[in-house]
Amino acid sequence: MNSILEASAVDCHPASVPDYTPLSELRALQLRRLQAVVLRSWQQVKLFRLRMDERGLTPEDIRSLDDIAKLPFTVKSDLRDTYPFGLFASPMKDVVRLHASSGTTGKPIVVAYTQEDVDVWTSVLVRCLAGCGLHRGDIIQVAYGYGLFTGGLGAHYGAEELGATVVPASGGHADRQIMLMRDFGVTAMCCTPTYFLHLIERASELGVDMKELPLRAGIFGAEPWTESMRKHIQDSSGIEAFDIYGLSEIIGPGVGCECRQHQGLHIFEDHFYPEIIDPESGEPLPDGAEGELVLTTLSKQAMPMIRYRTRDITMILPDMCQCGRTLRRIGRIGRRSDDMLIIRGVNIFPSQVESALLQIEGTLPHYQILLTREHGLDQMEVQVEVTPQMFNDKIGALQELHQKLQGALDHVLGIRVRVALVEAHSIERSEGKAKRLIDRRTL
Ligand code: DLL
Repeated sequence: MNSILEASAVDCHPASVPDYTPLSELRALQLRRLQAVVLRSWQQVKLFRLRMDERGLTPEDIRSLDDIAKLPFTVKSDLRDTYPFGLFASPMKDVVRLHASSGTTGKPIVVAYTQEDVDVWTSVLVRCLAGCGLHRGDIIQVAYGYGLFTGGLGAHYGAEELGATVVPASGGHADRQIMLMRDFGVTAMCCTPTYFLHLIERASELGVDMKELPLRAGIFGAEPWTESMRKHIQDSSGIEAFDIYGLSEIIGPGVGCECRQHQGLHIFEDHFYPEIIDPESGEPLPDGAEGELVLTTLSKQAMPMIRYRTRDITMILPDMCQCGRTLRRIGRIGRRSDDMLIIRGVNIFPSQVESALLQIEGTLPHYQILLTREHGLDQMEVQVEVTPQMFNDKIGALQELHQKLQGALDHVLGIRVRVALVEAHSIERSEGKAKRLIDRRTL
């Protein structure tokens, strides 16, 4: 176990970042850490021990990095099934932070950090921001949500450790965000790309020209976005837009980030080991092949994740980046292999919508989710068929039903969505799988 402690004590100050470690050293470090994290999980996490036993494996079976393919996967439902603390590998007294993210049911999934984990998280964020060309003297506005979501606090700690000035604006309140950007001379913005699109639109309505502001970089993530969105953002605001990736289960933001080459996202491989698998068969795929990203945390103490199936579809880029970092890169993540949607940075599963609707009497099990993008912001409308009696009833009953549905959806999803009550049979029926989702978001 000492080797984990030793290894994660790497100095992550921007001047001596381990991003350029020679490959042979990096692979040796990864193997040492992999062996340590497997041992730790085997000793501390019942579910992992059980799965290793089922396969007749012990930590000694991990002799090379390729042996990782022998290990069992971890999936999102494992976190749900062991809710809240079942996968922790540290005693609660060593856990200094909890975060949570939405799961497929009403309950969130919970993730934990020791002080060392927070320090590693901070260090990878420092490396992200430094890689985007930011440094002491920059004024960084963090408009990811602060709270159980990992975005706000994750970016905050990194920006502060970098030596920048942090403006912890959190999400929402576009007019205030724009005022802060202008009045404080903000030079970099951390938020979801669609929120930044919204800020661009709002700024122009307020007569603020983003190109006149000192703002020069945006670190955007938490949801898929495209090259055309990057171009639009860069052209209309004059900033350089970077893609940052992460997920709560692994650490939060900072699993990977673009450098100034903008040719894929470097994974901080000294802490997170990436693999690509065929999502159907689970078999490992070679670099350059598209598949599902699987991540193993190499230094996490409180909640190590072994071969976590992210459901994010990407590839490991086969060649080295021009920037000289030895860290491998993944391609932009454009889609997932499950049905999770990300609306204004919040993860949503259609099954959550369904379970909220089913609790309420007077609706039929026919519904549809319509996604649009208005003024740069994602909007979600849930169209629900109501029973014919309801439509014949007085208007008051419909209003009451509308309110109930709105309340149930707000509660389950954690974001405001529109509810539209529609007549029975007005939603198109499909021959095969019900088409629950209509995505009209463009750009
Ligand atoms: O979204 C952590 C984060 C915060 C990342 C701020 C970047 C910036 P979760 O809420 O657990 O964590 O959602 C994780 O979001 O599995 C992807 O499907 C998606 N995602 C995150 N970053 C990107 C990105 C945070 N750059 C899930 N591109 C992940 C595409 C992304 N999808």
